[in-house]
Amino acid sequence: MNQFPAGFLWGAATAPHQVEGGNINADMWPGEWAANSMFVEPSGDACDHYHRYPEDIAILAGVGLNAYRFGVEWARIEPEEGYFSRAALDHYRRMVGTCVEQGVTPVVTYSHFSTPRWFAAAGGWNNPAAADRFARYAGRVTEHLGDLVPWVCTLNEPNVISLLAHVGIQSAGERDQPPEPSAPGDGQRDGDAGPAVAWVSPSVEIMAAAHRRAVEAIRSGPGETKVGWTLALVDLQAADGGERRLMAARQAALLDWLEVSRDDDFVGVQTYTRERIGPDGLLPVPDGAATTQTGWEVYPQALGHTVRLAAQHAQVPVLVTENGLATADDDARIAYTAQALADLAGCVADGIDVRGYLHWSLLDNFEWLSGYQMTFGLVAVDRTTFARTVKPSARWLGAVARAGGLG
Ligand code: GCO
Repeated sequence: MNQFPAGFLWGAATAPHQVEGGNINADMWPGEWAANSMFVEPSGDACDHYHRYPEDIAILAGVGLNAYRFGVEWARIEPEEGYFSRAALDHYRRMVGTCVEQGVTPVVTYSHFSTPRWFAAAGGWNNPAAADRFARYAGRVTEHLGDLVPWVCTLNEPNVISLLAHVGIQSAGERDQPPEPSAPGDGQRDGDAGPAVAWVSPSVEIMAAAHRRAVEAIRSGPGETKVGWTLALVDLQAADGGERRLMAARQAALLDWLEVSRDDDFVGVQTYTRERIGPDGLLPVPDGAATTQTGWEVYPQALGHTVRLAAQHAQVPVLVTENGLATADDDARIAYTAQALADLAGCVADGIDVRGYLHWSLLDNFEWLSGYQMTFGLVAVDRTTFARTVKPSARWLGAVARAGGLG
């Protein structure tokens, strides 16, 4: 018996800067090459996904998955303010078309952390023009691709800096952010770490305005697109005496953001682990607990918990847009994912409207400041030849997808 609804999206996710390679107009690029860079290594050619996407989409479809979340790169599409590259837009239209030909539903992210250099240099998300700039870009992309794209994620994890500011945690994407949120209007990073990077704003108002304006632009374009944003939903838990701190942190870093999704078609849930909060703040990973390459506790139960939280507070359908772990042990990846999916099936059984599960990540890729040492992929990528090797976890997840659940 199927544990998941008909039409459930089973897939994997990537982000353009992490896999495409040669993303030289992105704000991150100069910082990666700066003296004393905060990045352990530059992104360089990444996985050369910009050219090898047909092979990657064929691998995804071949193992039995039916959905692919990927991003279109703003820095390529609008390399100078107001100049839209027809060639870049055509590239992404071919990519979406390849998905459709292979029976793969495209889930397209419009902004996954990287932004054009001009945008970052002009103050990024803290410039009052950011919402209009993002909406103009979103409208242009939708005009070009919207008829073929049923699911759009506007912004990826706009709440990461808020998690850092209000919770102080170093988890999910935020461990890859600079240590302090930048002051409004200050797109510049400290010292010689490199030029401006437009890290998202910690302000829910600023990011929500950009999202809302983009949603309007997308809805007025072609296609029957479902639109939402994706949030970093760390499973925050109170340890003894930490209840008050937990409540405040959860409100500011998670619930305020989830409430923005109430006017959307879905909310994208991105969950990797839990963090425990005691009376004096964050607690270390419990003694003896298994950890991943990123130092996070192996805690697959986090997904079920945060899907329930998201459904309750956003009150819209849930799409799991990221879940996974960085490990060299592919059996551990399967075990983690099996538990996460069992808990997700429990959410469905309890009546929560879950539309899909997109594993992070399709490929071993550029994990921001941590570079290529972190292996989140269902598929390995040779760093010299770019040769792909399908891991057993990819075949396992594809078989689960074909069976409609864990059986
Ligand atoms: C993020 C992202 C991904 C990360 C993933 C693992 O949250 O940072 O959406 O780009 O690679 O979460 O850290």
